[in-house]
Amino acid sequence: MSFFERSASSPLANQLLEIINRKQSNLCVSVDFTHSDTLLQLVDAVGPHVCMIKTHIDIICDFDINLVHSLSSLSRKHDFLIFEDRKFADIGNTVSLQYSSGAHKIASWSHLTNAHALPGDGIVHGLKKVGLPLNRGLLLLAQMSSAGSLADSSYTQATLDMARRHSDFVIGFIAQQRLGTLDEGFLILTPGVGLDVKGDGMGQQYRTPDEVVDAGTDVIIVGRGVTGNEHSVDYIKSAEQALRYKKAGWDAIRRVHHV
Ligand code: 5FU
Repeated sequence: MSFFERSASSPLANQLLEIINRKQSNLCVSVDFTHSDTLLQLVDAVGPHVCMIKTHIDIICDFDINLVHSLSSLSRKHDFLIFEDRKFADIGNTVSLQYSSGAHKIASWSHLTNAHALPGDGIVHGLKKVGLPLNRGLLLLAQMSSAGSLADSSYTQATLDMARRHSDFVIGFIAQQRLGTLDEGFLILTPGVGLDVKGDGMGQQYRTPDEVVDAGTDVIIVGRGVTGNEHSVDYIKSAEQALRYKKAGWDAIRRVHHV
C-alpha cells in the first residue's frame, strides 16, 4: 500500500494525510516560543511549508485566549493542523478536566494532543470523552527521542496494544519508528529531527529526515532546526529552513514509498 493510497484510522487522520499530499509536506514545525507575537509571526512565516504546527501552550508568558483564535485563523489560512504537545499523564478524570478546562481549553482549538500510556486505559477514556465529540485525535507516546528514555520495547508494545483498543480516537504515535502495520492506519510522528547537529547538550538526540523516514516515520517534527532561538528570531531564515526540511522530508517519503 503506498503512502498516498493508505487510509488512516479516522477522518482527522485522513485529513492530515490529505494535507500532506496536497502540500507535499510531512513537516511539523515545533514552535517552542514563549511570547505570543513571536509565536504567531513564526507560524505565519513557516505555515505555507508545513502540514502541522506543534505548540507547548503552557510556556507562553502572555497567554490570552485570543492567541489560540489567531493560531486557528493561521491554520485555516495556511492549511495545517495544530498539535498541542501536552503530554497528559494523569488519571482519566483529571486529564478530562485538564483537556477541556483551565486557562488553555486545549480541546477547543487543538486538533491533536498526546498522552503517556503510563496511567493505563483510563487516560484514553478521559481524553476521548472530551475529544471525540469535537472530532479531535490523540497520539500516544510510545517512544521518546531523549537519551536514557525508560520506554523499553515492552512498554512500547503495550502502548501499541492500548492504541488498538481505542483506534476510534488514537490516530497514531509519537515514536522513533513504525509501530504496527501500514494498513492498521496509525500515523507515526517523530521528534528529534535535525540536519545540522546531533544533540542539544540536554539529552535531545537528533536523526536526519532520511533516517527517521527509513525507520517508518510519516511526519517529521522539527523545532530549533527551523525556528532557531526566539531571542534572535529571523523569520525569513526560518521560512528558508522550513523549506529545506520540507524538501528533505518529502524526498525521503518519495524514495521510501516509491512515489
Ligand atoms: F515526545 C517528544 C520527544 O520524544 N522528543 C521531543 O523532542 C517530544 N519532543 C518535543 O519535540 C519537545 O518537547 C520539543 O517541543 C520538540 C523538539 O524540539 P527540537 O528543538 O527539535 O529539539
